[in-house]
Amino acid sequence: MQKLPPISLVGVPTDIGAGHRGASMGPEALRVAGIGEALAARGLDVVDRGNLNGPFNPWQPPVDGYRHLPAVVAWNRTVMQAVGTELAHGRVPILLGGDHCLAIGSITAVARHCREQGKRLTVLWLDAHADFNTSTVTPSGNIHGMPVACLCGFGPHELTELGGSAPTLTPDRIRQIGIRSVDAGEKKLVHDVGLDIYDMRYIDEVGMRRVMEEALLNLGADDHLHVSFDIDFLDPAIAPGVGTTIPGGPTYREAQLCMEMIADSGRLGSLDIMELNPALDVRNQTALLTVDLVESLFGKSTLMRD
Ligand code: B3U
Ligand code: MN
Ligand code: MN
Repeated sequence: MQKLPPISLVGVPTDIGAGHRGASMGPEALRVAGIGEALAARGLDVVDRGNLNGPFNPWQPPVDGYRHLPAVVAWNRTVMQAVGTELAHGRVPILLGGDHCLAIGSITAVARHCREQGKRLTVLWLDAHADFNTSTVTPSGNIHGMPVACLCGFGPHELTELGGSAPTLTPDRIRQIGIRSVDAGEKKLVHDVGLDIYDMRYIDEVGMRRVMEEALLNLGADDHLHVSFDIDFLDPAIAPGVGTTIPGGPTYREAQLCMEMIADSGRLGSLDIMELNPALDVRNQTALLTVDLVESLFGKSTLMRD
């Protein structure tokens, strides 16, 4: 069996980029659901680094198209630092969010690590949303709707240049899966940059198996795979505990297959678990489901053929 590297859990208790309060409680709900114990039971070396600190959420309206930009920058700097430290120690960081704006700091750190190691980075973005809004097209000003755009160089310089001057990612390094809610202006941008999107219509048409085969195609032996898992990727019937539920997402079986096929690739090097909102959950069921899926992502399988 493949030897998996040690894992570090890093909690980021903030909803600073979100449209609803509550994702700040996500890290604790994942711990209560047993995320550390479940991974340790798989024989993995797991250390919980506790929670990062940052500014509180003042719940102010947007300014110039961004809500809470200075605080979002502060949190992302801290995330970038923490994720970079774990990677430098040869560990797999699992970011316990927190809202999805924090993926800017996380992926900026991963991209820098890959550059230093001479590895190619592929990002799998599991989400109901494309998260490619900018200040001029956003319907909300919420920065959790903008991280993919920021990572590709479209956004405020404080976020696009978090790790230096060049864009962190080129759009060809990103594959988005599960997409079913894209705003009108955002859709145009996504088309303009040519983002690789496996939307729900495509999953319906060809099935999750082929979608994952295509999304994971051409992964080299030395590639680093980063998974940014927005819990609203899942169908709200099984995952009600998120701020923006969008019907028509992957079922339990489809989500399991998605995770198992990522595990089979043997390339998972870092993970974000984002947008879990315990204030909207039902008896922590979404957190428990997330732990179940993350176990599959780290190799738990019901497969009897091997
Ligand atoms: N696209 C919308 C809604 C949204 C994006 N991400 C989430 N919701 N979770 C926006 O506000 O940018
Ligand atoms: Mn989303
Ligand atoms: Mn998202």
